[in-house]
Amino acid sequence: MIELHQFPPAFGLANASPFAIKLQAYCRLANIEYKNYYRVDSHKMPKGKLPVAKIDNQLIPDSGLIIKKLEMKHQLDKDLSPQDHAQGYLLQQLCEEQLYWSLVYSRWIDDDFWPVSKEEFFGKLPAILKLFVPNSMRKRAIKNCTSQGTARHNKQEIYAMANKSIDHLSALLADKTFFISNKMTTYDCAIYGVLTNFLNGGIQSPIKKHLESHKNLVEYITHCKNTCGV
Ligand SMILES: N[C@@H](CCC(=O)N[C@@H](CS)C(=O)NCC(=O)O)C(=O)O
Repeated sequence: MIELHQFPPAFGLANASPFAIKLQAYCRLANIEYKNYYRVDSHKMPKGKLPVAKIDNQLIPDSGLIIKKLEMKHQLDKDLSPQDHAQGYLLQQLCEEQLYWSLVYSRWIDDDFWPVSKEEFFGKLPAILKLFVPNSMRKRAIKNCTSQGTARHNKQEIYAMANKSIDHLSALLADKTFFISNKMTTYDCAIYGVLTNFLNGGIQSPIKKHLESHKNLVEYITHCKNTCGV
């Protein structure tokens, strides 16, 4: 049994973090027994982020490194060719290194949606903590998103860039069930983690609306959910 430490679930999703969804989806597909632990103190974790897994009593940070370790034994992607891996890797990078940050922007920075996120993430906090925790977390998100680069663009530019990636993902998926092979791969776990957060993540952002206009991506998200159960 492994332990998955992550932020608490939100918006009716298994988790509001694409990386935690990816990890849970992977464990389900690979038949790995796991238990979820919810915490908010990511700064106390080895790399300051969540999720983190405890495997054989050792804390391992970073969903990618955790899956890399688990894959050595479970080999979900064993039938993929080098080209499949290359394509999957590039799609995963697009989702986790570009689209993810527009998700962060829409939830934490865009004034249109911050009130919704604030209520969802912090609504149940004691009144005294509500006075400063949400704003200090928001400041941190703004700092991270600005250092990464996304928040240096204006709102229209950020959503236009994300929507262009959504168009490309839809074109690449075409009428396939999954992106890389006829089975759900580790790469699909990552892509699904990000896309389901846009579609089902409680924010009526321009990216969600754009995603909804791509029937194949909406069906893809449903297929992934039905396949992994997360
Ligand atoms: N590369 C990491 C990224 C994890 C990550 O960015 N986690 C975010 C939540 S989605 C986090 O912990 N943010 C807290 C912070 O930056 O303070 C992974 O794959 O696990």
